[in-house]
Amino acid sequence: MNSLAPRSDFPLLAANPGLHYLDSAATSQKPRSVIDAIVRFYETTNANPHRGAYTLSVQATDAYHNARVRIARFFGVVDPATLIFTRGTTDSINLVAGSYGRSTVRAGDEIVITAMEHHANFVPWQQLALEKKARLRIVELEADGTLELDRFRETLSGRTRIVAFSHVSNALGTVNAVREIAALARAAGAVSVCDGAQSAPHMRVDFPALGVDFYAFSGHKMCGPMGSGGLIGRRDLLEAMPPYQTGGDMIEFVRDSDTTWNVLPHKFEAGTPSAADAVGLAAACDYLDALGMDAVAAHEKTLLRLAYERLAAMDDVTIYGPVPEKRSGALSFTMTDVHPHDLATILDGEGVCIRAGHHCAQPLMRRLGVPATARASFYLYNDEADIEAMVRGMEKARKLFAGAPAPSVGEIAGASAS
Ligand code: 7TS
Repeated sequence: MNSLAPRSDFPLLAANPGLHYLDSAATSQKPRSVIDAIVRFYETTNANPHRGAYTLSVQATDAYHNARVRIARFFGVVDPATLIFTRGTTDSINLVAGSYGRSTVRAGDEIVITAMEHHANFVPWQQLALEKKARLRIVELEADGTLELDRFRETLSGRTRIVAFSHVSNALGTVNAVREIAALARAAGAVSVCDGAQSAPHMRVDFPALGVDFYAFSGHKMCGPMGSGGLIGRRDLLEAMPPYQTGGDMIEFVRDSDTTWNVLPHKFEAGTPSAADAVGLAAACDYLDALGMDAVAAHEKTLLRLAYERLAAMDDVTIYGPVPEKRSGALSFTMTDVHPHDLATILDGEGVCIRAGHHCAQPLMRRLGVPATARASFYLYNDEADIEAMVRGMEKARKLFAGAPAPSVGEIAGASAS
C-alpha cells in the first residue's frame, strides 16, 4: 500500500528517501505548504499584531485572527474566541490547572485522572492536588490497556471537581470513549478536560460533539509548527476563569492599584503572540482537511493492522495496549532480549526512527512492569515499506542479541482493580 500523502509534499522526507519516520506521535513532519505559509508571513506580513495602527500591523492582526477562525473550524468550533492559542498541549493543560483548577478546587475536593496519562496531563493535576490538599484519584486500566466506564462511575462522586483524561494514549494507542466519560463527569458536577494531543492529528475531532469542557492540542503533531497549539473551552467557563499569565495584550485597563481583563481570547494570551506559527497551523489544517481526516484515520488504521500482525507473529515481541480495533496509530512493544534503546539504535542504523523510553508516562510504565518500551507511530506519509524496514531492523537486532525467544504475554502486568 502507498502513503496517503506523497512524501514529496514533505521537504525533509523528500530529501531523505531512505528515512523511515515512525515517530509522528512525538512530532510530525511538516508539509511544504506549512513551511511556505510561515516564510510568507515573515516575508510579507511581519509586524506585531494588535499593536500598531499602520497597515502592516493590521495585516498581521488579520492574519492571526484568520488563522484562529480557520483552526477553530477544523475542530467544529463556531465561536473562535473560545480557542486560545498556546504553545501546545502541555501549556494548555497548565492553563486549565493554573486558572480554572487553582480558582475552584478546595481542600478535600477530588481530581480524577487515569493511569495512562502523559505527564502533561498528570503532573499539573498532581501538583494542584498537593497545593490545595485535594485528592488525586487515578482510574486504573483493564488488562488490555483500555478504560472501563464502570471504573469512572466507581471513582466519581459529589467531591469530584475535574476529570482529566486523554482522548488517545501516546504510549498504548488506546482510543477512549470521550463522550461517555465527559457525560459521567457532567453528571457528577465536574468539568472534563480532554488531552487531545494524540487525537487532533489523527481523526476527525468535533469539539461540540465530544461534550468535553476543555480540549487541549499540539500543532506540531498535526503537521503544524513547533510551539503552536491551543485550548478550546466552554465560553462560560473561560469567561469566569482568572487570567493564567498577566502582561501586555491581555488587559482592558491598568490602574495603579488594579487591572481589568481583556475579552476572550485575549485574556489568556499575554504578550506578543506566535502569529507566524498560528498562520502555519492554519495551513496545516488546510493540508489535513484537503486529505480528509477520515481518510487519515483509515490510512493509519491500515498501517497499524499491518504492523500489529507482523509484530504479533514474533514470539519474542510483547505488544502493549488493545487490539487494533480499539486503538489509534501508535504501537508500543518490547523484544525479549533487546532493550528498547538498543533496538532504537539498531533501527536508526537502518534509517528507521522509532521512540524508545517511558514516553512521558512513568506511572503507566510502572503498571506495565517495564522501564521502557519501543514505539512505532504512523501518519499520513507512512507506507508499508516503512513497516517492512522496521521488521527487517528488528530481525537484525534479534540476530545481534541472539537469545532464547520467550513467549509473548501481550497483557499489562500489574494492572489492578483499585
Ligand atoms: N499529551 C499526550 C497524550 C502526548 O502524547 C503529548 C506529547 C503531550 C500531551 C504533550 O504535548 P506537547 O506538545 O505539549 O509536548 N507526546 C510525546 C510523545 O509521545 N513523544 O514525544 C512527545
